[in-house]
Amino acid sequence: MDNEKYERFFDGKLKETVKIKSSLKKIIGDFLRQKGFVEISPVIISPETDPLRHATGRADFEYYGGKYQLTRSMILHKQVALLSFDKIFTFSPNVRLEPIELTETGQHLVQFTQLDLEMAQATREDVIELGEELITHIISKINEENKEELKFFDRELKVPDVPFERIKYHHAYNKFGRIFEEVISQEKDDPFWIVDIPSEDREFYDKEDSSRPGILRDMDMIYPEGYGEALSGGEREHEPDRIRKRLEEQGLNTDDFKEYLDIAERGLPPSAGFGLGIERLTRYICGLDDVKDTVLFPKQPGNVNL
Ligand code: ASN
Repeated sequence: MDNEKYERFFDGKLKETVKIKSSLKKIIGDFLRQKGFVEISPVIISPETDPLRHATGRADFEYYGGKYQLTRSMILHKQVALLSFDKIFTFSPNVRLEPIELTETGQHLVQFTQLDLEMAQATREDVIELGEELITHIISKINEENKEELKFFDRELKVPDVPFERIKYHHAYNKFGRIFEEVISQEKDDPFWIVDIPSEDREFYDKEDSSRPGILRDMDMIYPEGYGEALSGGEREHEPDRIRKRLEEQGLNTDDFKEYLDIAERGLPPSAGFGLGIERLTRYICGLDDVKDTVLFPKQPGNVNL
């Protein structure tokens, strides 16, 4: 083992970062419980998981003639969990076998933790409002409770003004091309939203706007100062015919979502929610270059790490 790998466990900076991450999870959990959310256990393996549009390798294994996949996101389970509860959240470990090219982004890990939440009968407006409240609450609390750690990182965080600015996807794309998120993130001092995301860019479960075909009832929140994506979510397709149509449009096999579709057939509630990367949030709060420096045991794209 090289020295650097061993030394990192004693690194004061890593220790302060992990302490901040621990505080963040407490702040988020307290905030959501106080709003009536129930924390559910993460699903690590399942025969059905998020297919993801972007090129991500699958982590599958056979088990007694069946096949399990490692969770890429808990979206399908979140919708189903709403049969038991109206508001749920979880800190969900996601495994996405990202390509080696993503090592340098500072934003990708093969295993990361997602705060995943979902609310029955909610609209995009509801989750936008919740996202703004959550981020401003986190920053105020961290400023109050983690003064020492922030001083260590020489980091000053301004509590952002609400509502956050909303930028339409097409507008941003036409102005800056594919890298619009990066460019605008660098320009801004406060988080902002990207809305009106086209359906070919996103997953089958993201609800299409019935009055604007091809546009989703979706949103991304982007951090300022070049820190990139904070969270992603929106309203969901919940009617079985719509789910089938969207799966087929995306060239996906409905057999791969059999149990989920069977449940949708019996009735899933309309809902909205989002997923927020805990390592990316920690990176933003501490002002770090790379998400790998927020985890004791980071799994970097293209590497096999302890
Ligand atoms: N968790 C995200 C959501 O709620 C989905 C994802 O991570 N792909 O929309």
